[in-house]
This record gives sequence, structure tokens and C-alpha cells, in this order.
Amino acid sequence: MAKESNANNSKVKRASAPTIDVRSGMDVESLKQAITEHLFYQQGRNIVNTSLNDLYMAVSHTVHDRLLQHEHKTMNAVFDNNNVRLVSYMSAEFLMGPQLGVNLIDLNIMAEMEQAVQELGFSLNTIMAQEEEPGLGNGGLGRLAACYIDSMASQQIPAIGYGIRYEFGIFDQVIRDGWQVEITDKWLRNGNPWESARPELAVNVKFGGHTESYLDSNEYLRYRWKPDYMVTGIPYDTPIMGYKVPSCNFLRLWKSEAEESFDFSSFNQGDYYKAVEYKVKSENISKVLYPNDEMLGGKKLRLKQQYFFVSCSLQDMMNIHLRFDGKPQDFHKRWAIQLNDTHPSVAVAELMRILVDEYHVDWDVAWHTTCSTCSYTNHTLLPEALEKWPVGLFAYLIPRVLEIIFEINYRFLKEVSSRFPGDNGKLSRMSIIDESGEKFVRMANLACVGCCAINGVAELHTELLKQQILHDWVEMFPERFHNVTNGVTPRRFVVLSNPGLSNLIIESIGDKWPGKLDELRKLEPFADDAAFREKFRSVKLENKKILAALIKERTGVVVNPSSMFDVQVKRIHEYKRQHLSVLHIIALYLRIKQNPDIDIVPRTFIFGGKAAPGYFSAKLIIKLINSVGDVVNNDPDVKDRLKVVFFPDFNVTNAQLIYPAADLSEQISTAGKEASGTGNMKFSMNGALTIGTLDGANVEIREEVGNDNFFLFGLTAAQVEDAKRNGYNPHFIYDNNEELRNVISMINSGRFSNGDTNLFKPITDNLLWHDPFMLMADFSLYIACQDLVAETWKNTAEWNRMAILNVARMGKFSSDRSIQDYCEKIWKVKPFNIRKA
Ligand code: NBG
Repeated sequence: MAKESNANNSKVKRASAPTIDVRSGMDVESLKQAITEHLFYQQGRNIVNTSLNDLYMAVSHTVHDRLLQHEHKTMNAVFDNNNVRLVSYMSAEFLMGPQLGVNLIDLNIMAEMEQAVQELGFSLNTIMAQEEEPGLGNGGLGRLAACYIDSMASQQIPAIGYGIRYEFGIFDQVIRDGWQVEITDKWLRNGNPWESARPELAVNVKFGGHTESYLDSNEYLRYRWKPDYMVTGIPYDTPIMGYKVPSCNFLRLWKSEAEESFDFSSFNQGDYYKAVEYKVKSENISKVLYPNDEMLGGKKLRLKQQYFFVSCSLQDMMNIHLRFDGKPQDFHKRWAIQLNDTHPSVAVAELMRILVDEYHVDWDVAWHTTCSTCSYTNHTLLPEALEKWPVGLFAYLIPRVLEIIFEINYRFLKEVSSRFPGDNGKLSRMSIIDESGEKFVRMANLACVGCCAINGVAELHTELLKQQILHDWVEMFPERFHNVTNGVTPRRFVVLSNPGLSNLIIESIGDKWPGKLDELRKLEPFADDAAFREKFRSVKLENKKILAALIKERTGVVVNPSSMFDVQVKRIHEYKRQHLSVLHIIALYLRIKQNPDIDIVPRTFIFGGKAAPGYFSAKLIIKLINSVGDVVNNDPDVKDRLKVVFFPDFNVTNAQLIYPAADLSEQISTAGKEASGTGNMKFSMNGALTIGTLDGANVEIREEVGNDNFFLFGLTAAQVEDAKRNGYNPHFIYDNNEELRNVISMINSGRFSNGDTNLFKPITDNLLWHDPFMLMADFSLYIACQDLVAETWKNTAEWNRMAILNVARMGKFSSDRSIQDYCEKIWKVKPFNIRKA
């Protein structure tokens, strides 16, 4: 009986079901069928004997099929239209994060896929958790590139992201005995369903050898580069879908391989091992992402990576341009290149080489084309982060490119001396070649000479750039300077990672906001609505419970979800001052030790972030955090009122669970040092309040959310500079502040290091005698501000009111707005609606 009625049911269902479309159908039945077929035909499994990874692959291939349809339609429409200018976003890093979730959101089939997977007997969350994230970036800069390609697609800006397909991305971090240990990130080991190799679009890149001149058929003097060897770049494409629009761009990452014919010649001569060595040398180029914050001085491989991906990308762009009837000198009409920091800035010289040597375009015409194509974003004021390469290394690896740089420099310096006669200081500062000692190629100078636009990433940063490191350039080319304040994508960082908050917002103001973040303003009145505040609070609490469970699983520490989650997650760097927060923790601990019954707001301090493997002080800060945690977390006097957690392996996947659970966002860099920060935006969007300095984008966040809804402390950038000029004396501050003295003494006493009084000396000595990042100067202001934070926390209604206003006023910090700014101020590119094309 039951059987019969089942059969009847399925008959009825089949009769009324839409036609199943395995490759592009968006309904539940099509998705189910597609998953089952992928599982069988691609993974060789069926639904009853599948592994989780096979299932993840099948689901992802199902989604990938649908993206490809959009990508093809978009690119056909774009390339067929000769008037469309595309953006080429060149970046050595794309910190993409997992792809499945955002693609489901963009395609607007999250619910359908959830149901499809459920009907097959699985849970979509478990499948999504299976994804190994492509960690092809270090931190903010790489993540920004990922947000920007998301927003370009969503804004229907035709664009290609160009970068390197590192076989190993940023290392995985594990904590052993409180110390960071680095493990290679084998993200490709289980396969990558999102990419397609395009070997038919491979290009070759020259390295080494020498150059020679010759006369062409018109008796013009030309140059030719006779390389030692060539390396082949194979493009791997990943579709980048726009949010609820038909546009789909792609990310093209280059993998290096040995060039066949070269290999062959040694092989023929019987030198088999040399041929293999060449193969290994070629493949090494795209092997591993370099961690930043390390001296790259002699890292030959890093320069090779930069030139490799820039040359591949420019050749690819030229091929596309010519295939669609463009003339080489009109390259800029087809392409706007954005250089994400100086890493791809060799593009200025490489584009000149391609135009002049390969297409015989006149130098002056080629220069106009190049400058009209390229723009440069600066991401840091830290002088040690400004890239320069030994001239000898350039000459050895890319001799023809160096000659072109010399020629660009010669012509440029002539212009400088005619504009500023007799100003030799200016000449030597602006020269692309640093000749003050060993000769270097200054990559920022190359970018500034050859780009029609130069921008900083937050208002303060752009102002400081103009006053400080790029001052000469402002005098020379004032019209080139712009500010584009960074932004982040609300699709990944709110809709996907905080479904509780998203649903609450949708219930209240509708669902337009993820694509139009200014809409969030409509939430403002809800800040005064007690019922809404209560719902908001309970969403936060649920998120905190999820994080608490994960903390227990990853670190063994049990934390209380109703304590204040005070969070600092970002790369570990002295200028970001994770150790300032540690000083605050110790101050609170001391207050408890002095008076165990003191009334203190329970807090869970959560840290996360990687330190560059060679950055000793940063690694010692990680050890200090863990050591303080060991003592504080286990002291019975504390009665669990303070907990300190170092969450290992901070990456995009973990970040998506951390931001939604934060109450307090720590943005406490020394003023003038953090170019922008983007974590600060992700926290506020998820309803955390910020304690921060007037640095980077904090300034604009505070302007937007209102001074009353932001905990400000610390010296301003100008005060920092003044203090330094006037002989800053950290020891004097220490001598005059008892609480600070007690905190430092406690560290030096060996209390956190099993009696070892030397372990943390490098940190405390540096603070007392040098303190380049002014922790001593800001300590008392920070502690006072933290006391105010604690007072505010006690008033739950007030805290939540402020937090809701933070969410409501985050519209400016959508990366969609940043992309609109780039389009208007810099690229002169308009949205291209493929439906109307
Ligand atoms: C980083 C800055 C951040 C900024 C990101 C993105 C580098 C060189 N710079 O403050 O430190 O938010 O770039 O612009 O990684």
C-alpha cells in the first residue's frame, strides 16, 4: 500500500516537475540531478558511497557549470563590442576564501541548493565546510583584491583579475607550546573545482641572456632580447559572478611550466639532468606565495614571479586586443590596468617593451599608450615596505626590461630638471634608480612615472602619502593624485557569514541592501526599538556560542558566550600593536590580583593572525599572548572573568566565523601607520563597536557612525610625528605611571614564562628604550578608554543601540562604492549591461 502511494506520488511529481536541465537549471530537481551526475561521471562515485570531498566536488562542479554559462555570455558580449574598456586588476595576491557559499548567494540559489542537498541526504553547511580555501594572499591587500573583483562583477564592470596560481598559498599556522609553527598550505591537494586550465592560451616569458641591436627593414634601429631560457605561463580561469546580475567576469591566474622546445635541446644532447633541472626551475616560479613583512632584498624568485605574471598578463591582454581588431598603440582604449601596489609595477616597462620591441610602435606613442593604461594604488607608508630591487639582479634576469627602465628614467629626469632646475635633491629622490649606495630599481618611482593615476586607500593615508613619501610627485603631477577609500563585500562578510543578522535586517528593511549598502540607513530607527535590540542581541549571542564551541575545539579553552568578546584579528605586526592589548589584559589581571572581589566586566580576549616566518618580534608577541593566556585562564582568583585565546590559523574561513561574534573590535595601530585596514569595516558591519586610534579608515568609520558610537583614544598622526621630533622618551612615561610599571614588571618577573626573566625582554626592552610604535605614549589613554568601554557594556540597551547604529551607517564601506569611485575617478569605465548589449 505504502509502496503504491509512493509510486503514485513520484509519478505526480514527475508529471508536474519542470524539465530537468542538468547544466543550467536552477530548480531543486535539476540541481539534484546535476550533483548525482557529476558525482558519478567526474568522481566515479554514487550517492550511497560518496566521501564528503567527492560530494563537495560534485556540488561545486554543479555551480561552476552555471557560472560558466554567465561567463561566456558576458565575455562574448564584452569582446564583441569594440567600445568597451575592460579593467585588468593586476595583483600578486588574491585572498579569495572559499567559493561555494558566495557563488550560491550570487546566483541566488542558496535555498534551492540547501533543499537539493538535503533531499540527497546531506547538509549544505557540512559540504561547504569541506572547502579548502585558496589562501593566495597575505592579508588586507590580497583580500581587498578579492573584494574588488567581486564588486566589479556585481557592478557589471567588465574586468579580469590577473595574478599567480601559487601551488602553495599562505602557510597554515599551528601553535605549539605557544609558538607559531608554519605548515605548507597544500590547497590543491583534493582538486579545485572552480578553475579551468586554458593551455591553448599559454604564453612564453623570457629570462636572462643579453640584448642586441639591429636595423629593421625600414632601417630603424631596434633591439632584440636573446634570452637564456623561456618559461611558459598556463592560465587557469575562475569565474567571478556578480551579485544577482547576469554579469560574470573571471580571475586568470598563471602557472609556470618549462617551455618545451628549450627543454628539448638539452635533452637531445643527452644532458637529461640539465633538462630536468630547467623544468624544476621553471615550475618553481609559481610554487609559493611569499609572506610579507620580510626583507625581500635578495629574493630572486620573487622578482621572477612579478615579471612572470605581469608579462603573461600583458601578452594575454594584447592578444585579446588584437584578436578583436585593435591596433597595438590603442591598447589603452581597450584596457585600464590597476596595479595593486608596486608588485606588478614592472608592467610599465614591460608594456613599453611589448609595444616598442614587438610591435615597433614609436617610443613617444608607446609612452602615451602606457601612461594612459596604467594606474597605481599605494597600500603602505612604511618605508621598509617600499620595494626596490638590486640593479644587478634586474640586469641578470630581465636585461631588456632594465634597458627600457634606464631610457624611461633618462627621459623623465630631463623633464624633472627642466621643471625644477638646479634641484638635485629632487632629481635623486625621484630617479627610478637609487644611486645612494648599491644601485636599486625603485618600484614605486617606476609606477609613479608611468601611471596616469596614483591613489591611497583612505583619506588620511592619501594625505600622508602626499605630505611624506610621494611629496615630490605631487609637486610634479598634482593631477595624478586621488583617494579611493577601501571597502569590503557585504555578500561574503554579512550575507554569507552572518545569516542571523542578514535575516533580521531583511525582515526589517527588505533585501536590497547587500547590493546597495546605503539602504542600511533604514535600520537607524530600529536602534531605539527595544524589541529589535533584543533580537539583535540574541543573534549576536548565537554567533558567539558558535565561536565559543569552535574555540573549545581548536584551543581547548572554554569561554563564556555572554562575556564581552574583545577581538583583534589581523596580521601580527608591531605597528598594529597586539601587545598594547596584552598590556591592558595584564593591567586587568593585576587589578584582580590586588583585589580579587573587584567588580570587573567579564571579557574574552580573542587574538588571531599570522606572523611572517622571519619576523622575530611578531612571533614573540604570539608567544606572549599565549603565555599570558596560560596564566590568566588558569588562575582561580580570576574566576573565569578574563579569558585569553589565540585562535590559530586566522584565514578567510575562520574570519567569517569571528567577525559576526565580536562585540569589541580592536583597531589600535599607531596613528599614521595603518594605511586603511579593512577588518575594521567587517567588524562594524557585523555590529561590533570599535576601540581605535585616528588611523587609516578608522577616521572615516568614526565620521560615518558618529563620534558617540566609536571609542576613540590615542595620539594623532601629527602628535606622533611631533613627539618623535621632540625626542620621545618612553622610559620617562614608564617612570611616571605606576600601573604601567607594574604591568611591565610582571612580564619581566618571569610570571608568564615559568620564571624565565629573559624570554620577553626583547619586547619590554624595546618598549622602554625605543618604542617606535609609541605604546608607552598611548598606554594610559588606551586603559582609560577601555574602562569607558566596560562601563558602556554594563548598559546592554545602550551598547546594542550603538552597535545597531554602526551596522546602519556602514554603507560607505561596501567595496561596491570603492569600485564606483575607481570607475569615475580613475578608470573612466561604465557598467556594461549584457542584457542590453
Ligand atoms: C595593506 C595595509 C592595510 C590596507 C590594505 C589594503 C599592504 C602593503 N598594505 O592597512 O597595511 O587595508 O593594504 O589596502 O599589505
